[in-house]
Amino acid sequence: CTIPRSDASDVADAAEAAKAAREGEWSKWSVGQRADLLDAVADIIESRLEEIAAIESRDTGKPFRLAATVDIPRAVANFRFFASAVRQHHDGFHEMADAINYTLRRPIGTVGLITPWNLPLYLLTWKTAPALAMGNTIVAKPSEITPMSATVLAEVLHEVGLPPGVFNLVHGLGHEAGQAIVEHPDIGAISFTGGTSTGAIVGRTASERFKKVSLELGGKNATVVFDDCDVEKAVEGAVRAGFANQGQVCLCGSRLLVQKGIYNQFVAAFVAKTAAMNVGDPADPDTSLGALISHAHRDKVESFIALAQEEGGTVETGGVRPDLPDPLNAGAFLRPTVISGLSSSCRTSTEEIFGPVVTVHPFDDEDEAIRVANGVQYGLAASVWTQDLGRAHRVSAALDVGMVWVNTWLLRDLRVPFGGVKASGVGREGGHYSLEFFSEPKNVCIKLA
Ligand code: TXE
Repeated sequence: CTIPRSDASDVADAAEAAKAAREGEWSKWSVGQRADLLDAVADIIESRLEEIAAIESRDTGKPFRLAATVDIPRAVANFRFFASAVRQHHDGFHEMADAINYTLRRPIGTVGLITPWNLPLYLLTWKTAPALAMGNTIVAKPSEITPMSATVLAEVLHEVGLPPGVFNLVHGLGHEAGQAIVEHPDIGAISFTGGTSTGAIVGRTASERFKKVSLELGGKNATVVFDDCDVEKAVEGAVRAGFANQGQVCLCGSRLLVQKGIYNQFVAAFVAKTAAMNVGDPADPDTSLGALISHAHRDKVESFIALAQEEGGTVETGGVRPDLPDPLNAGAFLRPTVISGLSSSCRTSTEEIFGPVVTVHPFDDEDEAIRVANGVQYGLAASVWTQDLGRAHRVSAALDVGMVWVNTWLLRDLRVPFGGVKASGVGREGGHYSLEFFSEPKNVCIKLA
């Protein structure tokens, strides 16, 4: 498709429209009205689920089935969840002997939302819903690589009667339109999800202007498998964690650490299950992996597979493009890849590849597993597979990450804090964390007579 290549003047127009809207009728909407609007958005997306899933699949290359069962239902859930969360949200009251304090929560004003290509509607709605719930106006920029479902969202918001200027969609390139959003003086907060190096630029630019900023960045997440686990379930979980969305989820478990007692048995089962995955036509319901986001991205992923071999790794399965019929053979497909024999500190084992590549590493005991899991610049998530409750608690507490799953992966309750530490970002999203990010508390202290 063709989209506008917007620049700083378009962003300025959007910010002006957003300013006018926040001073207009939108500022008078009650919490209940805003929540009802979010519910109406959810209803429309749900009623168009298959159509929007097809758009998302076509735009990203991900399997239609994945878009129809995960991405788009999650967009619906984001609106429903924040409608209900804001209805329940309450603020502080602090009594003194001679005064009372109460805390008002006000919208920030206009907020900038910048989102990536891997989960386009899922992540844009994860920010849009709480930002609207708290009464903000928005200037949003989806990834230039996946603009289609954001356009659908803008249409839906218009259809449900959101006042003009409250949600402004600016298509364009990151260093042009995105940068202009982060720099614009009237945009008071930036919520960004994307790569770590871009996040550093966004964070720096926003901080210099004293903007509130939330950064959800990359990950190199460990799947830590102890020899007391339920092997069958752990293999299934590790495959899902490794290759969901072609490995293009910031939470993907791209480092598989397996305790030595079951290492050979586990890796053999993991490799066999990976080798059996179907790669191909995203429209086919039997497809497990669709295409990567772009040829340039596949080149990057393939360069890591070549690097892994230079670093002494052995490709256990994958590492090659699948043999697909015309016209699929022109797409950016790649077989899911498992690499063994690498040191846990080499580049392939520590840098974010963001594709269908998992490296496997044996470990002796808990201390070693924790040391290896923590030995990367990232700190987003981990999954731990064990039937020993004490061990689950000990290891979860010791991992330097924002989220740990035990005996599961990517099981989400939208109330819990979502985000990472170290180079995986700053701040948390989800539940009241999002509502608080997209608002400013103001305390009022009244002296009693
Ligand atoms: O992301 P970018 P890219 C990782 C993954 C991937 C790498 C690069 O490793 O290979 O990042 O991907 C906008 N000011 N993740 O280059 O550039 C951009 O237009 C403001 C992990 O596609 O971070 C897009 O809308 N905005 C990640 C958004 O930022 C700017 C998901 C994200 O793009 C900008 C995606 C600028 N100067 C990639 N430059 C995750 N955490 O899930 C770019 N953008």
